[in-house]
Amino acid sequence: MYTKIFRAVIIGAPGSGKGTISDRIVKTFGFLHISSGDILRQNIIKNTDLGKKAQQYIASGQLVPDDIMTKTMIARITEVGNKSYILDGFPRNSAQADILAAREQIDAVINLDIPHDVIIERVKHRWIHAPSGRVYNIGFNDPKVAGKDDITGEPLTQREDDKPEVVSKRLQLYDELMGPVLAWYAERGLVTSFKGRETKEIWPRVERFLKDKVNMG
Ligand code: G5P
Ligand code: MG
Repeated sequence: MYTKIFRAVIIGAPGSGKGTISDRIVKTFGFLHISSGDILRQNIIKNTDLGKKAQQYIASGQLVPDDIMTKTMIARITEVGNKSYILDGFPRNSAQADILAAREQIDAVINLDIPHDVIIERVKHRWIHAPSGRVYNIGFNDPKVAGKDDITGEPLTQREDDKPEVVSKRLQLYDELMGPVLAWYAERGLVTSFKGRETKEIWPRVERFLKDKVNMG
């Protein structure tokens, strides 16, 4: 049982494994996973106003406008209340980081540093169950039955923004916008970087780091 409330942000390029590592953090530490991308994709499926607005931006690899995103994410964080969480996909630029900083005290930033060539190869094989956000990867974590979600048995889909031309645009945008955000967090001594090519080498280091941080090692 962890008593201290811990607020972490996970940062990394598209396909770096933020969702994968966050799932393990949820299972090991019981934190809540707040993923901006999952929230948007669920809204697209439900055809909400937010989903309708976000769809075009996501499909073309652009960011959803800041006002929409900050409103959505701050509402979700408020709903979560006083619980430990791992924030994935937000903030995405300096404007969003400023708004988050005004609202929340972040305890740690986990930065996943994965080479772009690894990422480009990976996302070609990514399949998702969009309603839940569950993610699979052929040859890494295959579904039990090909093409079907393990829990619901519903069909898996590929993300529209995983097309190679959209992925390269997302990677470029990431480098451009997240450099200043990382620098801002680094100045405050919050960033720990995990460099590697595979989740199996990165996860044990993240787990150790968090155990030490929450003083339960
Ligand atoms: P998202 O949804 O936030 P991205 O682009 O930040 O999307 P993404 O693509 O979800 O990040 P990830 O979560 O970092 O990647 O990676 P993942 O899904 O865990 O892993 C990638 C794949 O590799 C998976 O298939 C996984 O199984 C596999 N994998 C993991 N480890 C290994 C390994 O060791 N080996 C192998 N072989 N495979 C592995 O944002 C999407 C869009 O939403 C909008 C934007 O339009 C954005 O482009 N958006 C926002 N817009 C404005 N502001 C915000 N704050 C926004 N947030 C989202
Ligand atoms: Mg993700």
